[in-house]
Amino acid sequence: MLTAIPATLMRGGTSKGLYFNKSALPADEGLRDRVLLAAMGSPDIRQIDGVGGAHPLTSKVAVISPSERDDADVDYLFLQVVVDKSEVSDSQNCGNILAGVGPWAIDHGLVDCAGETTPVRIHMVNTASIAVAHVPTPNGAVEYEGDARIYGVPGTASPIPIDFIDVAGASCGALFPTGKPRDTIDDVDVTCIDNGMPVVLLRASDFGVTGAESPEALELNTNLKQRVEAIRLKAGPMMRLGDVTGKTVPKMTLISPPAHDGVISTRSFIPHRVHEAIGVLGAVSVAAACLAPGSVADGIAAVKTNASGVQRLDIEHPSGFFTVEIDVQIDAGALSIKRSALMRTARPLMRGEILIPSTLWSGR
Ligand code: NQM
Repeated sequence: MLTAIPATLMRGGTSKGLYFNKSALPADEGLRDRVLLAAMGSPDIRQIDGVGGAHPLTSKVAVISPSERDDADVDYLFLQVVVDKSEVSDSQNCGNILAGVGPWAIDHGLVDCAGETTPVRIHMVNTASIAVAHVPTPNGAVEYEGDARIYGVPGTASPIPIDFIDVAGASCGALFPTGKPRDTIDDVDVTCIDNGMPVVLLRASDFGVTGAESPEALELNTNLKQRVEAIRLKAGPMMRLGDVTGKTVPKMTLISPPAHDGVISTRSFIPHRVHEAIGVLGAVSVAAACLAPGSVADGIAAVKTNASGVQRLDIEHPSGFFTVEIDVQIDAGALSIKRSALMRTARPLMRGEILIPSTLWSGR
């Protein structure tokens, strides 16, 4: 016997995953995680017995429910289903999967349409912070088709602008969790930052690479991967994340001078595979680091530091650019973030039921 659980397979930004109503999943978290592992087909590098795409970017889950917060319409819990291990992690947020949450909530009657565009206030449960997604609803329903392009996704779709107000320090308690814009770990200068995603910025040149390498080439560079992981394990406790051995944060981003018209070039370990682009909140954190006097990006990023106000930063990544709009305040050389904003697209790919072996419940 298979147990049928309602779910939507959806692309959110440059990621893909299953979107669930929280009430459709088991309330017991251990059982819920076993259901999600079975849904995705983990642990298995091919995820052949599930709908996961055999990569962290396509093995993701959104759990959505009405919010009890006065300042939010829905709660969104992000879960990373590890491809090759029996692990489901809530240790990070995901701004790409976030892009599908507003449209999904409207499609499923959790939020009513409010004219041409419907603002959906989303409580991101992983970090207890708020995002507002502006979902196009021109004819009383979500319009998914449109002219917007994002790098990493072929074709066009309807634009979903997303605002973040309170994400600085959301995971680590402070924008610069170590108290400084620059630290040294294993004799390498690093910037530990959390503007929505805990990220460690590292200069590519400190590792003997240019920062223009493909994700595949970087993943084959065993020595580089070992050095980056050793720094990550030390950065975790310094960033108030505790032991990060089994966690998907912090992300490790190699930076180098822009190769095109952007402000900085990036290659992001998330944290073991290398991103084909860059995570949404990862890009928001890198953008903040670019504007921080004294960070490792200072002198590499083609930006004006020490300037308060709104700036649009094109962050270069392996498949193009990620544009972040960021409103900052600089007081006596110290950076604070007032607002960050960006644009994503999303598309439901399949609606229906995911079928889970009942042996998972009976234990047989
Ligand atoms: O940083 C990948 C993604 C992400 C996360 C990762 C993300 C974000 O591209 O907000 O979107 O870094 O794990 O989906």
